[in-house]
Amino acid sequence: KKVLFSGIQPSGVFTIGNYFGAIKNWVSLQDQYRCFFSIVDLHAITVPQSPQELRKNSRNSLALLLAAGIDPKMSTLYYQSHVSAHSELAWILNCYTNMGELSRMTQFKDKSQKQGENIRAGLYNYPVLMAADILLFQTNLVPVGQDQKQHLELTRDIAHRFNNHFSPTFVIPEPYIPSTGARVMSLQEPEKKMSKSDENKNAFVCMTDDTDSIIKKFKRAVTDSGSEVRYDSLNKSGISNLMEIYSSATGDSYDEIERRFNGQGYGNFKQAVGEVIADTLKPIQKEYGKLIDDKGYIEEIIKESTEIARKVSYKTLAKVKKKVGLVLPI
Ligand code: AQP
Repeated sequence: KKVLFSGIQPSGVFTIGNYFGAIKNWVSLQDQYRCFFSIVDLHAITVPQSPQELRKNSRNSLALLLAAGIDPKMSTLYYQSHVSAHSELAWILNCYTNMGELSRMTQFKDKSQKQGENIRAGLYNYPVLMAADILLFQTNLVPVGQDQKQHLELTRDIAHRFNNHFSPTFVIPEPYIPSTGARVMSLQEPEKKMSKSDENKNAFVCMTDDTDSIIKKFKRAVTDSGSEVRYDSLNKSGISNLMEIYSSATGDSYDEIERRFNGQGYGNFKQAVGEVIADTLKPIQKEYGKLIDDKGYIEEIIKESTEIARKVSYKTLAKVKKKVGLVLPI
Protein backbone atom coordinates (compact mmCIF):
# COMPACT_ATOMS: atom_id res chain seq x y z
CA LYS A 1 0.00 0.00 0.00
CA LYS A 2 1.10 3.55 -0.69
CA VAL A 3 1.87 5.67 2.35
CA LEU A 4 -0.25 8.75 3.07
CA PHE A 5 0.61 11.32 5.75
CA SER A 6 -1.46 14.22 7.02
CA GLY A 7 -1.47 16.42 10.10
CA ILE A 8 -3.89 18.67 11.91
CA GLN A 9 -3.08 21.36 14.47
CA PRO A 10 -4.78 21.26 17.87
CA SER A 11 -4.89 25.05 17.79
CA GLY A 12 -8.58 25.10 18.67
CA VAL A 13 -11.62 22.86 18.34
CA PHE A 14 -11.90 21.39 14.84
CA THR A 15 -14.28 23.28 12.60
CA ILE A 16 -16.56 22.11 9.81
CA GLY A 17 -13.80 23.50 7.53
CA ASN A 18 -11.36 20.98 8.98
CA TYR A 19 -14.07 18.32 8.72
CA PHE A 20 -15.13 18.81 5.08
CA GLY A 21 -11.66 19.88 3.93
CA ALA A 22 -9.62 17.18 5.65
CA ILE A 23 -11.06 14.78 8.24
CA LYS A 24 -13.94 13.43 6.13
CA ASN A 25 -11.51 12.66 3.32
CA TRP A 26 -9.06 11.02 5.71
CA VAL A 27 -11.79 8.64 6.82
CA SER A 28 -12.50 7.56 3.25
CA LEU A 29 -8.80 7.09 2.40
CA GLN A 30 -8.04 4.70 5.24
CA ASP A 31 -8.65 1.38 3.51
CA GLN A 32 -6.83 2.40 0.33
CA TYR A 33 -3.60 3.70 1.83
CA ARG A 34 -1.27 3.11 4.74
CA CYS A 35 -2.23 6.23 6.67
CA PHE A 36 -0.39 8.20 9.31
CA PHE A 37 -2.47 10.97 10.87
CA SER A 38 -0.73 13.22 13.34
CA ILE A 39 -2.05 15.78 15.78
CA VAL A 40 0.71 18.26 15.11
CA ASP A 41 1.04 19.98 18.47
CA LEU A 42 4.59 21.16 17.73
CA HIS A 43 3.22 23.11 14.79
CA ALA A 44 0.55 24.67 16.98
CA ILE A 45 3.13 26.36 19.23
CA THR A 46 4.58 28.34 16.32
CA VAL A 47 1.95 30.93 17.29
CA PRO A 48 0.97 31.84 20.89
CA GLN A 49 -1.17 29.23 22.69
CA SER A 50 -2.46 29.00 26.23
CA PRO A 51 -0.87 25.84 27.70
CA GLN A 52 -4.11 24.73 29.38
CA GLU A 53 -6.13 25.26 26.21
CA LEU A 54 -3.54 23.53 24.05
CA ARG A 55 -3.50 20.47 26.31
CA LYS A 56 -7.28 20.32 26.44
CA ASN A 57 -7.65 20.79 22.69
CA SER A 58 -4.99 18.17 21.99
CA ARG A 59 -6.74 15.58 24.18
CA ASN A 60 -10.13 16.36 22.72
CA SER A 61 -8.76 16.31 19.17
CA LEU A 62 -7.83 12.69 19.39
CA ALA A 63 -11.28 11.65 20.61
CA LEU A 64 -12.90 13.81 17.94
CA LEU A 65 -10.89 12.22 15.15
CA LEU A 66 -11.79 8.76 16.40
CA ALA A 67 -15.44 9.78 16.69
CA ALA A 68 -15.37 11.10 13.12
CA GLY A 69 -14.31 7.68 11.89
CA ILE A 70 -10.53 7.40 12.01
CA ASP A 71 -10.05 3.72 12.73
CA PRO A 72 -6.95 3.02 14.83
CA LYS A 73 -6.87 -0.54 13.48
CA MET A 74 -6.28 0.81 9.98
CA SER A 75 -4.52 4.12 10.57
CA THR A 76 -1.78 5.32 12.87
CA LEU A 77 -3.11 8.27 14.86
CA TYR A 78 -0.63 9.91 17.24
CA TYR A 79 0.72 13.13 18.74
CA GLN A 80 3.65 14.65 16.89
CA SER A 81 5.40 15.58 20.16
CA HIS A 82 5.37 11.93 21.29
CA VAL A 83 7.65 10.97 18.42
CA SER A 84 10.90 12.88 18.85
CA ALA A 85 12.08 11.88 15.37
CA HIS A 86 9.97 14.79 14.05
CA SER A 87 12.04 17.37 15.92
CA GLU A 88 15.33 15.62 15.26
CA LEU A 89 14.81 15.33 11.52
CA ALA A 90 13.50 18.90 11.40
CA TRP A 91 16.75 20.14 12.92
CA ILE A 92 18.86 18.19 10.46
CA LEU A 93 16.77 19.36 7.49
CA ASN A 94 17.07 22.94 8.77
CA CYS A 95 20.76 22.57 8.05
CA TYR A 96 19.99 21.63 4.46
CA THR A 97 17.42 24.35 3.79
CA ASN A 98 18.21 27.88 2.66
CA MET A 99 16.89 31.00 4.37
CA GLY A 100 15.84 32.30 0.95
CA GLU A 101 13.53 29.35 0.41
CA LEU A 102 11.80 29.91 3.74
CA SER A 103 11.50 33.65 3.21
CA ARG A 104 9.45 33.02 0.09
CA MET A 105 6.72 31.08 1.89
CA THR A 106 3.47 33.01 1.64
CA GLN A 107 1.98 31.45 4.78
CA PHE A 108 4.92 32.79 6.79
CA LYS A 109 4.41 36.22 5.28
CA ASP A 110 0.68 36.12 6.15
CA LYS A 111 0.97 34.67 9.63
CA SER A 112 3.98 36.76 10.67
CA GLN A 113 2.10 39.92 9.76
CA LYS A 114 -0.47 39.03 12.41
CA GLN A 115 2.23 38.47 15.07
CA GLY A 116 3.57 42.04 14.99
CA GLU A 117 7.10 42.41 16.39
CA ASN A 118 7.31 39.04 18.10
CA ILE A 119 7.61 36.62 15.23
CA ARG A 120 8.83 33.25 16.42
CA ALA A 121 11.70 31.53 14.66
CA GLY A 122 9.49 28.43 14.82
CA LEU A 123 6.96 30.08 12.54
CA TYR A 124 9.71 30.69 10.02
CA ASN A 125 10.90 27.08 10.30
CA TYR A 126 7.37 25.62 10.22
CA PRO A 127 7.73 24.30 6.64
CA VAL A 128 10.91 22.39 7.60
CA LEU A 129 9.11 20.63 10.43
CA MET A 130 6.35 19.83 7.96
CA ALA A 131 8.93 18.42 5.56
CA ALA A 132 10.27 16.25 8.38
CA ASP A 133 6.75 15.02 9.23
CA ILE A 134 6.22 13.86 5.68
CA LEU A 135 9.66 12.52 4.83
CA LEU A 136 10.02 10.46 8.02
CA PHE A 137 7.35 8.02 6.87
CA GLN A 138 8.59 7.68 3.29
CA THR A 139 5.27 9.19 2.32
CA ASN A 140 3.96 8.81 -1.22
CA LEU A 141 0.91 11.03 -0.90
CA VAL A 142 0.01 14.12 1.07
CA PRO A 143 -3.54 15.49 0.95
CA VAL A 144 -3.08 19.22 0.56
CA GLY A 145 -5.31 22.21 0.18
CA GLN A 146 -4.27 25.15 -1.97
CA ASP A 147 -2.67 26.89 1.03
CA GLN A 148 -0.23 24.02 1.70
CA LYS A 149 0.89 23.45 -1.89
CA GLN A 150 3.90 25.71 -1.58
CA HIS A 151 5.05 23.89 1.56
CA LEU A 152 4.79 20.53 -0.17
CA GLU A 153 6.83 21.88 -3.09
CA LEU A 154 9.52 22.89 -0.59
CA THR A 155 9.38 19.42 0.99
CA ARG A 156 9.99 17.91 -2.44
CA ASP A 157 12.90 20.30 -3.09
CA ILE A 158 14.51 19.46 0.25
CA ALA A 159 14.10 15.72 -0.38
CA HIS A 160 15.51 15.95 -3.92
CA ARG A 161 18.47 17.95 -2.74
CA PHE A 162 19.22 15.52 0.08
CA ASN A 163 18.87 12.48 -2.19
CA ASN A 164 21.16 14.03 -4.80
CA HIS A 165 23.75 15.24 -2.34
CA PHE A 166 24.01 11.94 -0.48
CA SER A 167 22.14 9.00 -2.04
CA PRO A 168 18.46 8.08 -2.37
CA THR A 169 17.05 8.42 1.16
CA PHE A 170 13.57 9.88 0.94
CA VAL A 171 10.59 8.98 -1.19
CA ILE A 172 9.52 12.13 -3.06
CA PRO A 173 5.95 12.84 -1.95
CA GLU A 174 3.19 13.78 -4.36
CA PRO A 175 0.23 16.02 -3.58
CA TYR A 176 -3.06 14.21 -3.26
CA ILE A 177 -5.92 16.40 -4.41
CA PRO A 178 -9.15 14.94 -3.07
CA SER A 179 -12.05 14.85 -5.53
CA THR A 180 -14.34 16.46 -2.96
CA GLY A 181 -12.00 19.03 -1.49
CA ALA A 182 -14.30 21.63 -0.05
CA ARG A 183 -12.87 24.97 1.00
CA VAL A 184 -15.09 26.35 3.70
CA MET A 185 -15.01 30.10 4.20
CA SER A 186 -15.55 32.21 7.32
CA LEU A 187 -19.23 32.86 8.14
CA GLN A 188 -18.37 36.46 9.00
CA GLU A 189 -15.81 37.30 6.31
CA PRO A 190 -16.54 34.97 3.40
CA GLU A 191 -13.43 36.08 1.50
CA LYS A 192 -11.27 34.46 4.17
CA LYS A 193 -11.13 30.73 5.01
CA MET A 194 -12.85 29.39 8.11
CA SER A 195 -10.24 28.95 10.87
CA LYS A 196 -10.49 27.35 14.30
CA SER A 197 -8.31 30.08 15.81
CA ASP A 198 -10.43 32.98 14.50
CA GLU A 199 -11.05 35.53 17.24
CA ASN A 200 -14.66 35.94 16.17
CA LYS A 201 -16.50 32.84 17.44
CA ASN A 202 -19.35 33.50 15.02
CA ALA A 203 -16.99 33.03 12.09
CA PHE A 204 -16.69 29.28 12.52
CA VAL A 205 -18.75 26.24 13.49
CA CYS A 206 -17.00 23.71 15.71
CA MET A 207 -17.60 20.02 15.27
CA THR A 208 -18.75 19.94 18.91
CA ASP A 209 -21.21 22.88 18.74
CA ASP A 210 -24.78 22.07 19.79
CA THR A 211 -27.71 22.42 17.40
CA ASP A 212 -28.86 25.78 18.79
CA SER A 213 -25.52 27.50 18.43
CA ILE A 214 -24.99 25.99 14.98
CA ILE A 215 -28.29 27.39 13.76
CA LYS A 216 -27.59 30.75 15.42
CA LYS A 217 -24.18 31.00 13.76
CA PHE A 218 -25.65 30.26 10.34
CA LYS A 219 -28.48 32.75 10.90
CA ARG A 220 -25.87 35.41 11.66
CA ALA A 221 -23.75 34.50 8.63
CA VAL A 222 -22.84 37.48 6.49
CA THR A 223 -24.58 37.49 3.09
CA ASP A 224 -25.18 40.09 0.38
CA SER A 225 -28.14 42.47 0.25
CA GLY A 226 -30.07 40.34 -2.28
CA SER A 227 -32.44 37.48 -1.50
CA GLU A 228 -31.83 34.93 -4.23
CA VAL A 229 -30.14 31.63 -3.34
CA ARG A 230 -27.80 31.42 -6.32
CA TYR A 231 -24.19 30.28 -6.65
CA ASP A 232 -21.91 33.16 -7.63
CA SER A 233 -18.70 33.04 -5.63
CA LEU A 234 -17.52 36.39 -6.99
CA ASN A 235 -20.53 38.57 -6.24
CA LYS A 236 -22.34 36.46 -3.65
CA SER A 237 -19.47 34.97 -1.66
CA GLY A 238 -21.45 34.56 1.57
CA ILE A 239 -24.40 32.69 0.09
CA SER A 240 -22.11 30.68 -2.19
CA ASN A 241 -20.15 29.54 0.85
CA LEU A 242 -23.36 28.43 2.56
CA MET A 243 -24.31 26.54 -0.61
CA GLU A 244 -20.92 24.85 -0.64
CA ILE A 245 -21.36 23.83 3.00
CA TYR A 246 -24.87 22.52 2.31
CA SER A 247 -23.61 20.62 -0.72
CA SER A 248 -20.68 19.11 1.22
CA ALA A 249 -23.08 17.76 3.82
CA THR A 250 -25.83 16.48 1.51
CA GLY A 251 -24.08 15.77 -1.78
CA ASP A 252 -26.67 17.94 -3.58
CA SER A 253 -25.50 19.98 -6.56
CA TYR A 254 -25.77 23.78 -6.67
CA ASP A 255 -28.53 23.43 -9.28
CA GLU A 256 -30.57 21.24 -6.98
CA ILE A 257 -30.08 23.63 -4.08
CA GLU A 258 -31.04 26.64 -6.20
CA ARG A 259 -34.23 24.88 -7.32
CA ARG A 260 -35.20 23.75 -3.82
CA PHE A 261 -34.77 27.20 -2.26
CA ASN A 262 -36.04 29.22 -5.19
CA GLY A 263 -38.01 32.23 -3.95
CA GLN A 264 -37.59 31.32 -0.27
CA GLY A 265 -35.14 34.08 0.72
CA TYR A 266 -32.00 33.75 2.79
CA GLY A 267 -33.64 33.17 6.18
CA ASN A 268 -35.10 29.77 5.31
CA PHE A 269 -31.96 28.66 3.56
CA LYS A 270 -29.74 29.62 6.49
CA GLN A 271 -32.02 27.66 8.83
CA ALA A 272 -31.82 24.65 6.48
CA VAL A 273 -28.00 24.77 6.31
CA GLY A 274 -27.86 24.91 10.11
CA GLU A 275 -30.15 21.88 10.43
CA VAL A 276 -28.27 19.84 7.86
CA ILE A 277 -24.94 20.54 9.57
CA ALA A 278 -26.36 19.78 13.02
CA ASP A 279 -27.66 16.45 11.66
CA THR A 280 -24.31 15.64 10.06
CA LEU A 281 -22.46 16.30 13.30
CA LYS A 282 -24.90 14.57 15.67
CA PRO A 283 -23.66 10.99 15.26
CA ILE A 284 -20.04 12.17 15.58
CA GLN A 285 -20.88 14.11 18.73
CA LYS A 286 -22.67 11.11 20.23
CA GLU A 287 -19.63 8.92 19.67
CA TYR A 288 -17.35 11.69 20.94
CA GLY A 289 -19.38 11.88 24.16
CA LYS A 290 -18.75 8.18 24.76
CA LEU A 291 -15.06 8.25 23.86
CA ILE A 292 -14.10 11.28 25.88
CA ASP A 293 -14.95 9.43 29.10
CA ASP A 294 -13.21 6.22 28.10
CA LYS A 295 -9.69 7.18 29.17
CA GLY A 296 -8.43 3.60 29.18
CA TYR A 297 -9.36 3.05 25.53
CA ILE A 298 -7.81 6.35 24.42
CA GLU A 299 -4.59 5.64 26.30
CA GLU A 300 -4.33 2.22 24.73
CA ILE A 301 -4.65 3.70 21.24
CA ILE A 302 -2.06 6.37 21.96
CA LYS A 303 0.37 3.77 23.25
CA GLU A 304 0.01 1.41 20.31
CA SER A 305 -0.01 4.10 17.61
CA THR A 306 2.94 5.98 19.06
CA GLU A 307 4.96 2.81 19.10
CA ILE A 308 4.25 2.19 15.41
CA ALA A 309 5.01 5.81 14.47
CA ARG A 310 8.28 5.71 16.41
CA LYS A 311 9.38 2.47 14.83
CA VAL A 312 8.74 3.59 11.26
CA SER A 313 10.17 7.09 11.69
CA TYR A 314 13.32 6.12 13.58
CA LYS A 315 14.30 3.91 10.68
CA THR A 316 14.40 6.91 8.36
CA LEU A 317 16.04 9.08 11.01
CA ALA A 318 18.86 6.57 11.57
CA LYS A 319 19.53 6.48 7.83
CA VAL A 320 19.67 10.27 7.68
CA LYS A 321 21.97 10.58 10.67
CA LYS A 322 24.35 8.09 9.16
CA LYS A 323 24.41 9.83 5.78
CA VAL A 324 25.16 13.28 7.16
CA GLY A 325 27.99 11.91 9.25
CA LEU A 326 26.62 11.79 12.78
CA VAL A 327 28.00 9.04 14.98
CA LEU A 328 25.22 6.57 15.68
CA PRO A 329 24.59 5.61 19.29
CA ILE A 330 25.57 2.09 20.29
N1 AQP B 1 -11.69 26.41 5.98
C1 AQP B 1 -11.20 25.26 5.56
N2 AQP B 1 -11.77 24.62 4.51
C2 AQP B 1 -11.26 23.43 4.09
N3 AQP B 1 -10.22 22.81 4.65
C3 AQP B 1 -9.63 23.41 5.71
N4 AQP B 1 -8.59 23.05 6.50
C4 AQP B 1 -8.41 24.01 7.43
N5 AQP B 1 -9.30 24.98 7.29
C5 AQP B 1 -10.08 24.65 6.21
C6 AQP B 1 -7.82 21.83 6.35
O1 AQP B 1 -7.73 21.21 7.61
C7 AQP B 1 -6.49 20.53 7.72
C8 AQP B 1 -5.83 20.79 9.03
O2 AQP B 1 -5.49 22.12 9.12
P1 AQP B 1 -4.53 22.61 10.23
O3 AQP B 1 -5.19 22.54 11.53
O4 AQP B 1 -3.25 21.86 10.19
O5 AQP B 1 -4.17 24.08 9.83
P2 AQP B 1 -4.99 25.21 9.17
O6 AQP B 1 -5.17 24.92 7.72
O7 AQP B 1 -4.27 26.47 9.53
O8 AQP B 1 -6.41 25.13 9.88
P3 AQP B 1 -7.17 26.25 10.67
O9 AQP B 1 -8.45 25.68 11.12
O10 AQP B 1 -7.21 27.50 9.86
O11 AQP B 1 -6.24 26.43 11.94
P4 AQP B 1 -5.56 27.73 12.52
O12 AQP B 1 -6.71 28.64 12.85
O13 AQP B 1 -4.83 27.28 13.74
O14 AQP B 1 -4.65 28.30 11.48
C9 AQP B 1 -5.65 20.94 6.52
O15 AQP B 1 -5.65 19.85 5.59
C10 AQP B 1 -6.38 22.12 5.96
O16 AQP B 1 -6.24 22.21 4.54
